Amino acid sequence: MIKTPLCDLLNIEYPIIQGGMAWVADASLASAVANAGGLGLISAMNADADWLRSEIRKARTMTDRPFGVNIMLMSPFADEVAKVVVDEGIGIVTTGAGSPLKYMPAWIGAGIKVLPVIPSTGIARRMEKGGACAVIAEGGESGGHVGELTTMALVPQVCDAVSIPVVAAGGIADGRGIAASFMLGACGVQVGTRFLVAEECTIHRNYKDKIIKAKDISTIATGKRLGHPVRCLKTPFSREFFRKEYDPSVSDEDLEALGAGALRLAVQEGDEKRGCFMAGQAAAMVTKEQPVKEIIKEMFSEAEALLGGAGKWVS
Ligand code: TUI
Repeated sequence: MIKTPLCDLLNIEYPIIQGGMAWVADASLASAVANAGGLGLISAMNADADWLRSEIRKARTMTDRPFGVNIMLMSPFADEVAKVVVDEGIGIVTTGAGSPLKYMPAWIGAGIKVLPVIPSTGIARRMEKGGACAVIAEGGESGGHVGELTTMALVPQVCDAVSIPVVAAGGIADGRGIAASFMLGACGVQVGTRFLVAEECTIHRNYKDKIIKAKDISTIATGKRLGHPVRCLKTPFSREFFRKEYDPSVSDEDLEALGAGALRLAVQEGDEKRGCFMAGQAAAMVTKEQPVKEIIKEMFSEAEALLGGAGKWVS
């Protein structure tokens, strides 16, 4: 059995956190992951307080286990959703795409455990000082908003930089990734792309099919010019975005406008032309649709077999 300090910290059976994927991580996916013994997350994405409140209440009808909320700090509604998690008695918050420091005193005061997703050692140290109970070190292999460093280089450096638990993220989609993460010093993993094809994941059929068909070189990181690169599948949308990014006659405003709403089009409409299908580099390792329970069980039995009793977390 694999048990790590993350299991005790978050009151979960398996040391796995489901990525807080915008438009994807809803009550259905979060409650399925919670029921399977991992940490499920609802993504507050760019939604307002009312949407988040109702999604939290919906998830509570679908599971008795703890689940968390991911707050995307670039959201125009970040201030209001930051209050909702307190009012609704959420116990665990993860954050992405920015610094959560201004919200942390209120969250910690309300007894919320805060796990910021971080792309560098400097930010990891700032989060530890700010009272984070753990950090999620996410390498650029991940989907969505990505940092510069790879998981392989980032995770051990973050482990050396902080004394709180470190969760590895980016490029992890099977037991090999879990076993490797432990060897790098992490005590848990965050997985996004593999959960895109979970049966309980409510995204459009086209999105799941594209993930299942993806190859190693099927993703691209666009938007570097705007300061927040996003990894997604190569599609007509992302190729056009990439081209325009290197065209000096296209303004930053026009580029931002091109990206607006594109993730929703992918998730809800399965729009193959205009959709932005965010996905990590591990997409090629994701080959079939499965129930969440099966995904988690399969990943951890593979990790256990590989570790063969080695490492401090296996018993
Ligand atoms: O946040 C993510 N992944 C995301 S957010 C997202 S929504 C989006 N949609 C369209 C365009 C852009 C985003 C999709 N995927 N991952 C976690 C992550 N956080 N990656 C990088 C960071 C990060 C960056 C800066 C965390 C902290 C940070 O701090 C800055 C500072 O100054 O402290």
